[in-house]
Amino acid sequence: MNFNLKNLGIDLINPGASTGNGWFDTHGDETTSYSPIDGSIIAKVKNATLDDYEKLMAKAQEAYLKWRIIPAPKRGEVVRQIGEALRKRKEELGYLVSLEMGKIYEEGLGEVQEMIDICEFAVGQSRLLNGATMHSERPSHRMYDQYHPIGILGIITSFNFPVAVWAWNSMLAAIAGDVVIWKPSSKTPLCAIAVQKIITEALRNNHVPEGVFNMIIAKSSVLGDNFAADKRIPLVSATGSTEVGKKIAAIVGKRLGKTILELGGNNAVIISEYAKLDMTLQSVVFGSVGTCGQRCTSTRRLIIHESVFETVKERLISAYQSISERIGNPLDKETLVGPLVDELAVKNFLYAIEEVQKEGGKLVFGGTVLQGEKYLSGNYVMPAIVEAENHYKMVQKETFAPIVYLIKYKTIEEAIDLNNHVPQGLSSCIFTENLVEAEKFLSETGSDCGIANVNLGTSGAEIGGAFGGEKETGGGRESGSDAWKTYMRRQTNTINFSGQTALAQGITFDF
Ligand code: UN1
Repeated sequence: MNFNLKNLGIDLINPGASTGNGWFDTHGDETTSYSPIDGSIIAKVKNATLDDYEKLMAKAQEAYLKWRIIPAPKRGEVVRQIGEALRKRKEELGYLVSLEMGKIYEEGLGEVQEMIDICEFAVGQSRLLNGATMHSERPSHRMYDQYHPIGILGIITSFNFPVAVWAWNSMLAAIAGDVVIWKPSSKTPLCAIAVQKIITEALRNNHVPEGVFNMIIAKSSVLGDNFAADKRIPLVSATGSTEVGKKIAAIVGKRLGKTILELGGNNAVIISEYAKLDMTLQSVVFGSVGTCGQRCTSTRRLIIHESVFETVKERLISAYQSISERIGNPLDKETLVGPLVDELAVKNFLYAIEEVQKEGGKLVFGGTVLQGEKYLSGNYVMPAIVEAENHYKMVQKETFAPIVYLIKYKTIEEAIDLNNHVPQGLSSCIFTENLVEAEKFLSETGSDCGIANVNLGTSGAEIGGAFGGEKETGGGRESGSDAWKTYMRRQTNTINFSGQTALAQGITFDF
């Protein structure tokens, strides 16, 4: 593929606010987007100011009044065409994701595929925004519930999935009749600009009111806490660290707004004595080093039965050894692991390695920054394997980098306990051929995570399921299953066609 930024509508300097249909001439200072691959400048963005935000908000408010009365299946048709547009630009957008964020091209393509998949899911869902009908306790009364649009959805996304998470949220919001204001990560603004450009034609062709799919790039000092505090936004969906999520939850909670939070994970794989090790190793390696350990679903802990501990450790080390040859430019076909996103991520990686060793952790592989001609920036690291104990401070934390901790267990109960003994609760899995163990893991006394798998890894969830987790992961659910309900307000309706008054609970109140 001949990649050219211009084909995606990206110039050297780009405006930082869009309604989907058009762009604002923003007047803030500049954000420069650097590629983690080699530190080079890709392009710049002129940030939005508060004034630009107000203009965008006015468009969103106006658009909502029109969008909410368009029948849901018609809104679904727009989403279908957005999906088509993404399908046509899959390679280019996947390439840009890789260039700006640093994940390998194959994973960049996978991310765009997630966008296409959620579009298709949302199209079907647009005819299925169903409520229930209930039997009334009163004669000649009918009772049902229905779902209405909620208004403006604020979407805050993280650098690691710079385009897919927007799609999970905004495609459901769109069929629900909501309008969105997207604030992408300042580390990946160009991906957001490209997405806005890709969807424009579908919006214009369908005369979608201007202001349904808004996007704004602004410094957090300009648009941060005030975005979460804005009462005109009834629902805020935020992806990011637990620390940031807690802050957003407090601000939105103070005004009794709603949130969908998708925060940190500390995902474990239990490797049982009954696991098929070949298959296990393959999943574990992808989960731990894929996306250079920068998925919220990345595998961070391996809870291994003592009888297979040494074998798993040796095999893992040898798998990492062969992967070590394939760390490099994420746009090269042979590469399996690209760079970390920036210098700060490298610092956090090194800090965790150092700290965990102070606590008694034993570094058995990697943990260094890579140097040499092949590594075009200081962001390439050798993924680390550390023997550790679950209670270590560093093990309890999510470090957004390729570090996997090996932990030993004796009984399945102990393994489940270790799985659950972290503040986060996103993804988890067990590798076992033993039905009893698998069922225990999935039972009410099993994994406490939002995602619990048997014989497949912690990362790479399909869009068809609800995505999110418990505890410090924030409790939100996005994407599939009935996550669409969060994007709508529920109303219970009772209709009396008896011609008489009848009170519930059999109360008489005659006068
Ligand atoms: C994230 O890391 O923020 O399950 C999202 C996965 C992907 C999404 C990850 N489908 O790994």
